[in-house]
Amino acid sequence: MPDTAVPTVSLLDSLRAVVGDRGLLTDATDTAPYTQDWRRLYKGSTQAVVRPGSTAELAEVVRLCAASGTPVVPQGGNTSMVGGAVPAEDGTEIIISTARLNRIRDMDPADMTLTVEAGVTLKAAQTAAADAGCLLPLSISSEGSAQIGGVLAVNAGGNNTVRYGNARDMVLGLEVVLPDGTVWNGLRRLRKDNTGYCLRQLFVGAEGTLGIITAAVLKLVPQPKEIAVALCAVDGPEAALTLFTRFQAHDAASISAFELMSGLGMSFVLKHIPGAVLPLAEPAPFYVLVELATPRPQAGLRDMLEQVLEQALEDGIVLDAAIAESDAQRAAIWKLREEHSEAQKREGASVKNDVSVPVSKVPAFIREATAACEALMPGVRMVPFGHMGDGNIHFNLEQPVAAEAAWFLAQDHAIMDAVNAVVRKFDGSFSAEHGIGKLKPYMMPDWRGGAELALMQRIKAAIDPVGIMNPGKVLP
Ligand code: 2HG
Ligand code: ZN
Repeated sequence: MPDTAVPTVSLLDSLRAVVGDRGLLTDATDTAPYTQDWRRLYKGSTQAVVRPGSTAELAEVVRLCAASGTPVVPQGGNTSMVGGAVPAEDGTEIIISTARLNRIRDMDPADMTLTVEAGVTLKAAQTAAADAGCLLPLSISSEGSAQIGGVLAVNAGGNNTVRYGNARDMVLGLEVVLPDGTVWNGLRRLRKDNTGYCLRQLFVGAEGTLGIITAAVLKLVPQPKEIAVALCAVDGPEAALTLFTRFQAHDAASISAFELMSGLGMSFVLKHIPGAVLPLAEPAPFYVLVELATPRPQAGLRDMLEQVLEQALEDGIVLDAAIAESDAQRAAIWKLREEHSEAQKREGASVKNDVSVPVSKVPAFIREATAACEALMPGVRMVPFGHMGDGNIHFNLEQPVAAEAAWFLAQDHAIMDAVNAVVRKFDGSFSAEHGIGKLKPYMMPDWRGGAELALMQRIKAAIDPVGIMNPGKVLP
């Protein structure tokens, strides 16, 4: 760790000389939004937010910070669920925002690659791909604000992992500013390149602790020509699993999303999100959103969806279902799922467990973890939801109605430990897609200790020997 002090006036002057006045925010009112995370779990402090306008500027900023031993916190859309982009409270860290690195550098429909800078939002990258007749198959609830640099730094997962994998699986090349200010240009767009250690994958998922991603080459897929979406009412996760296996048996390759939601979680969405409407006659204990998609025109997906659902209704696996008949209806069904985080935030304080277990174990996990939490805290409200098709459940708990938010949040370690004990029983992961950030480094020795953590620490020491990159995140 560097021997840090609050950044000096002369460092700030040097930074201003590199990025200009509009690239440097020092006024507390201007920097405040960058110092707090989306969940409002952490409130840090900083002397400056630097907003470089090019990779060269960003590299020079890092070089100056390294030379003065000033730690830096890379920040994209600031949508981390684990405090991955907040600075320390003592004001010693400078925030480097990638927001102004927002150019689409290249779109090649023949190679099916998109080269974008780190500050391009995921939504803008999806649109650039779609304009060229391709699909960037990564979709997360925060895609309107999340930026590609952050999305890759945390190896985001999202709704389509069941079909296309995580962010990591879409990266062909990267440009990274290393902790001493060196620029590594690894922006290759090769499908085969077997030349030593795969460095780009070191930076994907490192959460900005090894360097700052400034641009990336993303691998695209053909755009779907037919999409079919349904919202199904089911009486529990077991029925949801049976439904999933039926779709898999029918045509596994067409499943692009299979999402689970609880009745309580859905009721929060209907209560707090304007325009949210349940397209079913009655509320249900659980819901499944299934999306099928194919690049083949007239592939009969709508019929296939209807056929599987009709049989499931007949067999009592599905209680009721609504199939989207237009793009607007499809968007309305997706909104019910995507607004889950926002609705939970409006309902009160929540403790999030972003965990994964083998898909086949999801129902047993939900049952046992629910029992453990209800025993620990009577009155707590369970809102499990998420990406059932890949085994990633957001096993969230909403504060008891009459409880104080602060009291509830103070129990977060006890709650997370109780849930993680069940996760461990099913050979799962304590962090499936949100990463480690500032919230979970303390869990690392228990889950990744021994050779694995030691190797991570040696990699960190080799690439960032002074320890200026996003201190206090990921590693304990
Ligand atoms: C989602 O799947 C996000 O919507 C957020 O990963 C999950 O709020 C959460 O816990
Ligand atoms: Zn998620």
